[in-house]
Amino acid sequence: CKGPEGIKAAAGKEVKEGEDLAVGSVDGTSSLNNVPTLAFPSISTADFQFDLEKASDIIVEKVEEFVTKLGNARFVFVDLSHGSKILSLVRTKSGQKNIDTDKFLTFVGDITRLYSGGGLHCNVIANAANWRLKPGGGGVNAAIFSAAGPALEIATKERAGSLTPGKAVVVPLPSTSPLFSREGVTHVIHVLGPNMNPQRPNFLNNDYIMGCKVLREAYSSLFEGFASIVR
Ligand code: AR6
Repeated sequence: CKGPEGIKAAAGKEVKEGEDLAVGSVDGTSSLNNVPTLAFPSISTADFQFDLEKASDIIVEKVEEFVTKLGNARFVFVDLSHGSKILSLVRTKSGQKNIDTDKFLTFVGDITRLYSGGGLHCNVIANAANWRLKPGGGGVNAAIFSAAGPALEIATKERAGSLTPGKAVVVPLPSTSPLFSREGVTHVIHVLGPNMNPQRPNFLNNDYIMGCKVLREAYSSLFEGFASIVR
């Protein structure tokens, strides 16, 4: 069982896979479960090859902005492995900015198994989507569509046919989806980030002026989408 990891408290701590990471307070997990919580992966930094330093600055900047705006809501930044560079950059930078560790946590695990695998209840999860909003293609997109089953594909089509970079779409998850029944996820927010991979559509050809602008927009759209559910 992996617990939530308070960013400040966990900074620099070495942990092994499967070790209980709960820090800060004994009731860390249970108190988290009462609060609207968004779990999100790092948008654009794997298949889309966006620079990790720049992305981590933007993640921390946007989280800081929305933690203040939203009040009673939490943000959980998720990646698959303890060795994740983006996770450690974000942890360090958010610690330097003194972001409230009750409102912003990092978590090592599969975003489709946060409750069943980690005891962490997140009612909303974000997906690093492709512009067609199609299942498959690898990464977190393939994992979320596969875990959610056909219900997510149908519900997504009802909301949008495609996305432009920097935009997000909120999709209520039907209760027939295993992600709803097993994990307690009520909404998936698809986000399309900027692409720095020449093999993928909307390639930005290393234009980081545009890329950073679009990544900021992507996180703003994602967090606004979450705010619209919470309010
Ligand atoms: N749980 C948590 N985090 C994950 C999981 C998971 N199951 N799987 C991957 N990650 P990526 P992008 C992390 O490549 O760069 C897709 O093919 C991963 O370690 O999924 O925005 C789409 O169809 C990384 O930190 O998204 C698009 O075409 C982060 O999720 C394209 O890739 C994002 O990695 C989007 O590329």
